[in-house]
Amino acid sequence: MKNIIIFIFCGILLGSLQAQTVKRASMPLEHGAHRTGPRTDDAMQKWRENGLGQFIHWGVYAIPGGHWNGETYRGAAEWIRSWNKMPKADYDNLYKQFNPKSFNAKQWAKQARDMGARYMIITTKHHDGFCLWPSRYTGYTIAATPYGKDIIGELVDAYNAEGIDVTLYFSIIDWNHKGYRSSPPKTDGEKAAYEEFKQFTRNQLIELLANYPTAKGLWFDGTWDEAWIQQAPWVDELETELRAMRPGLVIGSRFRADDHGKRHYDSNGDLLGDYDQTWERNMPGKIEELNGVDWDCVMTIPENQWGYHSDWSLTYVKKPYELIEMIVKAVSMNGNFVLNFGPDGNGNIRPEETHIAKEIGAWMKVNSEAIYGCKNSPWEKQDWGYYTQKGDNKLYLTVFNQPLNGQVRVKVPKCKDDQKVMIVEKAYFLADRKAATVKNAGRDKYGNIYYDIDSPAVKSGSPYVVVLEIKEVNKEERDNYQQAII
Ligand code: FHN
Repeated sequence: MKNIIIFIFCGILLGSLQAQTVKRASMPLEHGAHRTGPRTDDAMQKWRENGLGQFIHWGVYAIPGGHWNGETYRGAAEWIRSWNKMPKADYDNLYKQFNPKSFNAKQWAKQARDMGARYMIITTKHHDGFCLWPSRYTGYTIAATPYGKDIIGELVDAYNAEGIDVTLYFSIIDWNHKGYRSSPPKTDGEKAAYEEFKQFTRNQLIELLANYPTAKGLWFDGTWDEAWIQQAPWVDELETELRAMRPGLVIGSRFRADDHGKRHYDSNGDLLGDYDQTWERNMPGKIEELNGVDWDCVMTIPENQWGYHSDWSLTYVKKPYELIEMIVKAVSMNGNFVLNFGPDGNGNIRPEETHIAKEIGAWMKVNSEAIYGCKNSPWEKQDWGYYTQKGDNKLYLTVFNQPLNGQVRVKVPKCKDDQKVMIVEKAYFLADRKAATVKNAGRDKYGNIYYDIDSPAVKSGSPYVVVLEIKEVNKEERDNYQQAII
């Protein structure tokens, strides 16, 4: 019964996470968004240009790996403590066994770099409250395990050494803290305990920023409880304090609610935080669903497993091909794609994840120019795949659906200045820089011009990229440029 309730709850939660095109309003808010429109500073620009990230869910839940007493938990492995067949006391003592002998932060970081990740998000503390860093504010940390060393410190150093930025995931839900609760406190005793929990949360966040001065962001989770939502003024103040501590800090839309309990977008429809965090295991269909904001998509490889679950046969497991498509799709709509890994209790990244990381890495090695620093293109999406664009002049066509006739058709947008036309100066395949032949494919009744790019069927079955270098020129100059177009 309890399981059913958890599943229903997760369903409702995901439903409420799904962003909608936001309705605009205008009302005075004390704790609404503090900025309208995207951030323009360098730190945010760097975040935006990352394109691909890695998420790691790791904690004591990796020890049972989705099983207890010979039974299999079918929910998300990191939630196993909430399963009625998992005695809480047993779970809360698992840390005494946490001794990941195979853990090698440098190997994880190298694998992430080889995959093409430019940033990573690590669970410093998940809902169970277990801290992967030696927090001064609780005994329930890595310091109390046989392993003993600061895992967050090891990871930050190793990833930074590979040129990868680190963002710290932090769950507000903390099942281990006696003052934590989901519903608003009512009695004086409950209120005092909740105040203690708030102070504890603040202390831990300050501690994390102080301990890891290179961390670029905080990725909040577990902020949907009514008790937390009602703390909007206090959380707003805390966010200001954290941002003051670390100029450039990137914080998404999951941290705080507004004056009226609205999350992600305030009551005026403005984004709370620096980017929209509603796209969990989900992707927008088109850019219009995105309200013009920055966003990330965090994605699991199986359907809903973040932490280590030894049995991946229970759900569909995504293939490298579709994950690569998700990366390109996210960037084509101005988002970052973050792929989750759940190492086991010994610190091994499972072979299936390693395989996927390698496949993505092999693709990124050839094609990452179409990902890093790229954004949405005004060229109209066609069925063969996705456009991404760098600056005003470089267009990348990543082809996933190879047309049977070997012609990749593009619809050339009209220029704002009607004395100008858009021309293709250069066309080539990204993999080998060999020139691509561009052919005139006529016009439609609205005067839109089409070109076909000769693109022989690709034998490898791997999505490929065609680069178009484009330029707006005066109409009379067109022929000087377009002799190459047959
Ligand atoms: O409940 C968690 C879940 O375990 C996982 O950490 C994901 C990652 O985005 N966040 C929560 C559900 O939204």
